[in-house]
Amino acid sequence: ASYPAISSPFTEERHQLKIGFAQVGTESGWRLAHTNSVMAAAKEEGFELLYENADQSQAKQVEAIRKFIQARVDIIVFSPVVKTGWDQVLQEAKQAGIPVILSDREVKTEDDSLWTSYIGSDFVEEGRRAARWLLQELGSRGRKVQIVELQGTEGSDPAAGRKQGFEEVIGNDFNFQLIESLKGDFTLESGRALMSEALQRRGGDIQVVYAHNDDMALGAMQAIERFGLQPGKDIVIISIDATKTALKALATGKLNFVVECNPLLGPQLMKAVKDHKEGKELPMKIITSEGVFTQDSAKRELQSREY
Ligand code: GYE
Repeated sequence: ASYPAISSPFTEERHQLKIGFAQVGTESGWRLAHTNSVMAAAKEEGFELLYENADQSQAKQVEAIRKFIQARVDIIVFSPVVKTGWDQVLQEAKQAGIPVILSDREVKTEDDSLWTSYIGSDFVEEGRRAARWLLQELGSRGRKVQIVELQGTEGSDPAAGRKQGFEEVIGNDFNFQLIESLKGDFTLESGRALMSEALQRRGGDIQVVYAHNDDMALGAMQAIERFGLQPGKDIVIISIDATKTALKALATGKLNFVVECNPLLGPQLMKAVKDHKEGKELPMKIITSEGVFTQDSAKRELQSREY
């Protein structure tokens, strides 16, 4: 039997905060951990969360934001797939009076008032950390070190920053040479395909792979094994993110160094949402503090790694 809905005089008053979450996609282990963290934190607060996955397409993400505007959400949490091209849709959100918080990737807009705050990492520093370790490990050998870089999604904030920081530091030592800088999309498949092509072209002439994220590093690892070489020994692999899968590969010696990028941004995001709703001023940037992992420290970290 079905009963007629009882309308309570209180339901209208207790307005539940509604968040629109415009996510990049499902390209990586990092991304899945990020989505889970945001969803769990919203649930914890009792907020309603509308989630849209853009499959790494800017057009889809613009559509998702328009959907949220139509649904009259209270706030939009936005992880932009690329940096530019958002002015129009963010203007629409502003006109509708809906604030936008950027999560994990920044945008470049003409007008900074189109978003309230950025919560995420310093990608340039991550790139520098990767390169500093390399210089320290292989710098004193006096031999040429030939590097293949596997870039993340073209035009995305992390790909640009990680490239910039890395190049800045290796530029200090002429023994280090970036022989190929290949355009991937943060997926394991792209890392594997690009690396196997690079191996066909260069053979044993590659000493180092610098991957902009774990998934591409794991793909490169597979390509190197298929080519009959040993990842982590014949070719040094450096990666960024530090997901559990990568830390395992690091602990077993198949990767050599991993720079951390923290995906567990949900709690900080929800705090920012609440602060903003209470009328508090949000800082323009909230930067996550992060570490780095070697083969030894990965073993210890693995015991407590959640994602
Ligand atoms: O490093 C990568 C993901 O935007 C920081 O996106 C994020 C990056 C992360 O696909 O794995």
